[in-house]
Amino acid sequence: MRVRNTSLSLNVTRWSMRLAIPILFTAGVVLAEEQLLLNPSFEEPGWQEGQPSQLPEEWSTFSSDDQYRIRISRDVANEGDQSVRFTATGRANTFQGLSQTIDVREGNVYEFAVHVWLDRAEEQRGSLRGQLSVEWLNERGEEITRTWGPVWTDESSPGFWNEISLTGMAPHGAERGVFVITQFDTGDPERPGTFHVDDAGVWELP
Ligand SMILES: [Ca+2]
Repeated sequence: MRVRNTSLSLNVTRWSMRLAIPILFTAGVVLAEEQLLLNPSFEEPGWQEGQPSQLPEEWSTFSSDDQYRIRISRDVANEGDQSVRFTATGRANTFQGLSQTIDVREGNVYEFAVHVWLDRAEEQRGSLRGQLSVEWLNERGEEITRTWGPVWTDESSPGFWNEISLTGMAPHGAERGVFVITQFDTGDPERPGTFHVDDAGVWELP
């Protein structure tokens, strides 16, 4: 949940004793920005003991080898009870990820943010890296261009929740944006690594 503080100025004129007394006051108004993602906190489906790997609802899943090492997790959470865990293969040139496709308007600016957690434990760390991106699609579903966010690795996260975000403008002709979380594997079989993602969001900026 993210809120934006906006100052609203009202100029109110009141008459008293035939004198105009302008009263200027500022009221603090809190407007909530609309969250455009569905299931942004990965709380659905609820994790159940003994269930096989569970993928988050509302998110599309992709991978380089049709195998998904992505699952709902209750090991850690930044918001609610659950996050989503990505586990690398240790094989070079493999990747996997989650995405949601959202209608956008050309010229508007969008922020895409997630919270990332990498385990301090050495056995959980590894050679993987993560990155956000947005694929801007035209009316035929063809990619116009792509906006990339910063890369995170086990070197860049000290073992607590860290917010990662990108901001991008929908280019001319864009009708939809594919908001993507990708885990890339750099290929160290001894240290494949894992990370968790929680509390994602996409907002149209004013
Ligand atoms: Ca959550």
